[in-house]
Amino acid sequence: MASTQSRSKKRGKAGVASEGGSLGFDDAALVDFYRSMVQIRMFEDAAQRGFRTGKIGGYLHLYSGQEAIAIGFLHEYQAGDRIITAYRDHAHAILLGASPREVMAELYGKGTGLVKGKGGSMHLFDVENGLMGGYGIVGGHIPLGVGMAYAQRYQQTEGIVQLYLGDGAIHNGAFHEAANLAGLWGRDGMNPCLFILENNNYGMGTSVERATAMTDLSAKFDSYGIAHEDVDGMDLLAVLACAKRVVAQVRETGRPYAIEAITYRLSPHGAADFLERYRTKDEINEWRQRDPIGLLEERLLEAGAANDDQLAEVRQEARAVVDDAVKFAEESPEPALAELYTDVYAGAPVD
Ligand SMILES: Cc1ncc(C[n+]2csc(CCOP(=O)(O)OP(=O)(O)O)c2C)c(N)n1
Ligand SMILES: [Mg+2]
Repeated sequence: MASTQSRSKKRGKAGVASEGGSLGFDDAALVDFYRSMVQIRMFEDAAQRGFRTGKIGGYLHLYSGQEAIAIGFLHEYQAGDRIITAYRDHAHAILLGASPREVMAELYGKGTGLVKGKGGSMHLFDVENGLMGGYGIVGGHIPLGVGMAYAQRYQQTEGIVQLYLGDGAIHNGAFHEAANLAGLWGRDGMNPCLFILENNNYGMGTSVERATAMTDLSAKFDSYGIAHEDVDGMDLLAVLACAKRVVAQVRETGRPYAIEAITYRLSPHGAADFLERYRTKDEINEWRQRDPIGLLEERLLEAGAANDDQLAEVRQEARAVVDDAVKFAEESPEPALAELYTDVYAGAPVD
């Protein structure tokens, strides 16, 4: 059987414009990007171990393979912006400023967690840092994100919304109604919403080809008058260059814009998904060659921004941060009984 990778129009690098010949950042910044990348990957690996050893309950979706997208776009985050995503949200929370400790503790359902153990993996929330969730209902967050973008302009702020969605979510009715309004309101500069469509080629076990007869996903935005472009979601430097330009444009114009970031999840759909009958080993291995961490490593070494020893040291430091987060989560107390009814309804009196 031919790998699905060769059948798709938008897999891998093909058809995706790459920007910027030079690396465009100083060595320290590049090494910091690498640090974020490996820290997120190690965090996800540790979360997976926690889930499979029964310490993390509920459900768990990892971001492994997609790191370059959140790192690249959140690099353009400004205070006041709103970020909203689905359930693959650990990286977003950490990149926006939550500590790995509180995010891991949240996955463990502990009282020290980011939302005091009440949200778990799929419902991270951090208003102070602009994270408006974390949602488990596929597509359910899209109307909320578009509404937040309207509110930004209605309240005359400079803020924008970064709205992350998956290739599966785009087929949900909620997407189409919300995108229609985004396009409409955007005509008057009232919808600074950046749609970041993370096309990782699958919605659970269903490939894009099996989910729609029109596989050029970003073209769906045409129906709503929303301009769009593709980016190679495995190439951090390409994402950074794209993000810098398009975030500024959305902020300036108040019009929505869409990015289709071509990527691949290197992990199963969810941490309990052992049997990946829907994709071949060949396909996974092919994508591993384009692992965003490996690609960045190559670029850094080639450009002389870091050497092997420095990168090994960064990995060691990242490992220590993640180990510390796990220890913190394991040793943290369960939520106090008195917290049972707090933060459940806004303003509800608690006896
Ligand atoms: C409304 C709704 N329908 C179905 C599900 C079950 N479900 C969970 S994840 C998922 C696939 C979504 O795929 P995609 O949007 O591509 O996101 P990815 O998991 O690839 O990040 C489905 C169908 C759900 N959570 N919500
Ligand atoms: Mg997907």
